[in-house]
Amino acid sequence: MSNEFTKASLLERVNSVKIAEGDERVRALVGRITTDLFKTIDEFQVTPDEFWAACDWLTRLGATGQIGLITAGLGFDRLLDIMMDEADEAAGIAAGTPRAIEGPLFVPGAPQSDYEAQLDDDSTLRGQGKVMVVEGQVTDHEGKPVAHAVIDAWHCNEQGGYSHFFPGMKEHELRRKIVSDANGNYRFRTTIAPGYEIPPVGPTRELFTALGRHGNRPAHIHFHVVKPGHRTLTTQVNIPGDSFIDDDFAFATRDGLILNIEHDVDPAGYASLGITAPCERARFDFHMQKAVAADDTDPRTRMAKALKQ
Ligand code: MBD
Ligand code: FE
Repeated sequence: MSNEFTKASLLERVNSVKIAEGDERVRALVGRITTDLFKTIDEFQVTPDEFWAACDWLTRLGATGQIGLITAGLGFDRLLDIMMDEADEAAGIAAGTPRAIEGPLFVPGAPQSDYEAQLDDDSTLRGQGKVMVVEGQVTDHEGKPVAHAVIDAWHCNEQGGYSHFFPGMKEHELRRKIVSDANGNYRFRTTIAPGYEIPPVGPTRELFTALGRHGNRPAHIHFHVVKPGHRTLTTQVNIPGDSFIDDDFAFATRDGLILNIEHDVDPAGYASLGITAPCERARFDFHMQKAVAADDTDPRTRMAKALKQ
């Protein structure tokens, strides 16, 4: 066999060489991706300097923990949701609260309380923002209340920062698990915070600048809703009126997930959430679905589920 290759014979060799069966699916996927990249590099006459600069960018992307920003920003997270929606359609089980992407900023282990929680602590609110109550009911596929569902909520502060990732915030700040009551009801308090923006420097910003794109999300609140026997629901709600609501860098806004907010609501009844002045309020019900597949009720999501951690 000659060890001199053409572009085509090199690709053929890269994709066929083996000493064992390996994993059929991995071989097929890597073969396809390698073929596509060979083609891209050849067609665009990618230079060695461009290639190695891209490798350096990937190395820094991993080292800075920003891979999840790129998967969201290039539409992969939403693509996976669209494919799961399509599978639900095909199986005739597309119903309930729409799913929305988890994003890269979930942290497990938030403090848990019954019926209600205050997501912000008083330091979250630095003057500008308004306090908001979100309340509603968790129901099942028949519209019946789901008691003792765990709503794991995570939100950002008035700088768009999420605890664990943003300097100066407390552990689990703006992250709470709320257990619905016997009638499926829940409520929590947070603030009307702005949306997230990707870090001003770093590999994600470099790519977005080169693409001529912004890196903003409209204001939103994330949830997992977990209850044995029901499909774990990963979703978000949006705060209306945000200028990025139809221009989310992560493509995650969905119809049916935009809150209706009442203004200057009487604080009576909300003292246990530390509310004594008029506040904002929204009602949002979570409609869960019956578990169909074995891992539908898995409380783990995304990476932890994929890696069985
Ligand atoms: C976020 O807050 C977010 O929700 C997503 C999807 C990506 C980056 C930051
Ligand atoms: Fe977010």
